[in-house]
Amino acid sequence: ARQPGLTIWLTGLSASGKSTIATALEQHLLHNGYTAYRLDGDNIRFGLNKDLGFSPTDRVENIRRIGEVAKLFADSAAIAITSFISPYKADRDLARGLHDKDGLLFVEVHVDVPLDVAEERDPKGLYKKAREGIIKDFTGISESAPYERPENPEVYIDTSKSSVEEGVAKIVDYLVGKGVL
Ligand code: GGZ
Repeated sequence: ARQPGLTIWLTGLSASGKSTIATALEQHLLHNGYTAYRLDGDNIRFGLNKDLGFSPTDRVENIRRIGEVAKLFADSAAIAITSFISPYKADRDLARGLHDKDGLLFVEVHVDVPLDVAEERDPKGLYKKAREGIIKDFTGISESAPYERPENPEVYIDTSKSSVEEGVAKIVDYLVGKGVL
């Protein structure tokens, strides 16, 4: 089959498991001969977006740029996988609109987890620091940093109930059902 160009947009809280699923999904796609590329904090927030922090306006600009970059990857017939909290519905919709306009598929994946489970995982100790007030504007904890849940994501995964492999399979099944894989 011809390689499709599309964007798989993961959204969810810190420590929800976005990066883990994104990495496993990328591996799966690469092993099956697709060109997939993952955009995440490590290659975006330390490069293109190193001028941006976590204020509401910086997050809007972060997601705007990521939406544009993902669209360029999709336009090149690659599979872009983005892994950012992307907490605002309007910004995710903006990214979707960029893809729609150019006839490129956009698959929103809500990587959900109950807040208390994310807080218990706390792999980097960020939730603890947010509770102590050392980190301000922390998503899900601070009044100033809400997470707006997707209303109609193409794929929904609750990582407190399913394994990484099950999460990846859900996304792959969706893409197979759409005829893109
Ligand atoms: C949320 C923060 C914050 C604040 C630093 N709020 O779990 P992590 O560490 O590895 O992933 C989080 C990442 C969030 O960056 P994004 O670019 O995905 O955010 S957004 O889409 O909202 O622009 C977290 C870390 O950065 N981090 N400070 N205040 N997450």
